[in-house]
Amino acid sequence: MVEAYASEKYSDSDAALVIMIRHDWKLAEAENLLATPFNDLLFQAQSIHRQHFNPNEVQLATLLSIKTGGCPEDCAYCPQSVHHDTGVDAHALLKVDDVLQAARNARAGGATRFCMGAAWRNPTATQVKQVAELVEAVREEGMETCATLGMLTDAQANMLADAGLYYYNHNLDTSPELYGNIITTRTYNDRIETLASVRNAGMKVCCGGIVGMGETRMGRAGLLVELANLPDHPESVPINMLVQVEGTPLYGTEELEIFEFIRTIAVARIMMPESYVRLSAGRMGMNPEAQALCFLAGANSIFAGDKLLTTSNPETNDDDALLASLGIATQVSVT
Ligand code: SAM
Ligand code: DTB
Ligand code: SF4
Repeated sequence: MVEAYASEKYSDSDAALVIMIRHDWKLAEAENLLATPFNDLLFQAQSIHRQHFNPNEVQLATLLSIKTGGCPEDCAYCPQSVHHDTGVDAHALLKVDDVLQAARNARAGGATRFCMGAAWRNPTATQVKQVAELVEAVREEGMETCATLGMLTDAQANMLADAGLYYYNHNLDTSPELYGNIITTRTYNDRIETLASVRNAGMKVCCGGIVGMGETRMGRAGLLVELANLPDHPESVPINMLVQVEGTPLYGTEELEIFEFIRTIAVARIMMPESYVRLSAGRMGMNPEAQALCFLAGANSIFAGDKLLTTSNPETNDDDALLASLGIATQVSVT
């Protein structure tokens, strides 16, 4: 069960809508859900959402790029890959004081989760030690910590868990069939192995993917099935809309229709009823109405603050205005 609302139910008790936690989803089932008439799909997703969460509350998470650019991986979507010429402002690992200042600002802005991202294929032993120190410092500020540092060994995952790292983000990003078209420098199985190391170390898992990379509905279904059939559902499932960055191979990809994105959120909610589904990258390209439909579809977490890792995110004032218009409150810290 997921943290704060595990024991509370917000729906009427329509038994037909009670969905079991399943790990045996078939591709055809996910495809059928994605193809459901939009109103029926949103009704189903919202009904399930209400059984597990307060429908008028979202969680705010903030991101900080603690090490930017120069990454040896060749992820076709990513502005931080050394293989793509994107003009990103690269920098080495930030110092503790700079990270602490960013964490304090995030907390002052209402965020409960502080996620530190590093453009690494995998950290070295020294880098894990350095990040462990950052984690301890941010925890002392009273924030939930999350990190995304690339692949981890069991020992590295244990060291981060011992430092008090609460969540580890490691996305599957796309379906296994499409993975080789998007990334050639690691395999799907590499990702699965790191997720297992994170779980075994006792950390919570944040794992999702990117849509709008030119995939078909079957591709999106394939990603959702992989996520929902992990041994445990990730506690957080970020659904990113591709942010097209000039210089990356995916720049110029045909834009995904927004309703397909909203459908993906709804199906993630249905297949992983107890997970926080995060409306992640790509909100700059979404109007308030589209974001409201994402919340109706079951998204209950967003990244707050005007920057993601290297690209823009909506201004805090705009997010505050949107949430106020919708009567959505932000969740208070659970740790
Ligand atoms: N290097 C680590 C890794 O790949 O796991 C951590 C940082 S990486 C930037 C974290 C995630 O950001 C990726 O898994 C991907 O889902 C997301 N991401 C990167 N570039 C993106 C883009 N242009 N649009 C949407 N999401 C993106
Ligand atoms: C996730 O799924 N999305 C975030 C976070 N986890 C690390 C990252 C989005 C990055 C978007 C591109 C950029 O700003 O560089
Ligand atoms: Fe490196 Fe992560 Fe970007 Fe891939 S997504 S290039 S691993 S920073």
